[in-house]
Amino acid sequence: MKILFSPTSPYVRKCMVTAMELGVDAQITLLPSYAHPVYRDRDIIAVNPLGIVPTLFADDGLVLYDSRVICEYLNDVGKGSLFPPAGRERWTSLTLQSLGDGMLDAALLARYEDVARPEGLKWVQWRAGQIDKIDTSLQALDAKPELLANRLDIGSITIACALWYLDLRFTELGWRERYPQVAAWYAAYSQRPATLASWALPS
Ligand SMILES: N[C@@H](CCC(=O)N[C@@H](CS)C(=O)NCC(=O)O)C(=O)O
Repeated sequence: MKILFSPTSPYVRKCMVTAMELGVDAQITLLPSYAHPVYRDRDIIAVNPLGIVPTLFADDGLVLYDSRVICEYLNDVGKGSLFPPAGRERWTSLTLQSLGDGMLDAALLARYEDVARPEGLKWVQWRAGQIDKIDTSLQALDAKPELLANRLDIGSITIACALWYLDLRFTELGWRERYPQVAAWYAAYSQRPATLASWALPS
């Protein structure tokens, strides 16, 4: 397998941490790429019309996106249980995945506002709305620590990647001080071998 890769993409990291948890990461070759919402990469678009990373090339010729599909595919390849079978537990996992992805979507939009939008076109309230989306999500997680406790699935992986990205790009949020339950969970969860190994991904 090959994956279109960007070292700072939290969605790529989500896929690679998933692969590491499943023990299939050695089967994936990283192909450096540069996705951008304005300066769109035609090489990515040639295989994925959305022009986004991650995009995965499976060994049988399938081209897969986005991170949700890739992670579920990797779970199949590794015969894992990161996506629980049909039932209540599956819906909880998938909803947590959506929460983590939603935090990332908001963070990415705020990031693009910071680095991609020209000065005269910036909209401060709109950016604040994205940051508030991250805050309300963290509030909800902090209020229900049992949701993440002892969890190892696509939900916990995605939330952990969202927190990783906040540490990378939004240190000024100081989320640990305001959400101590989430901080305590992340401190312990980050010690998982797959998370520790993900620090060694190229940058
Ligand atoms: N929903 C997608 C989001 C992927 C995404 O937004 N990736 C960013 C890089 S972190 C990207 O490719 N941006 C280029 C663009 O927005 O056109 C997923 O889960 O994979």
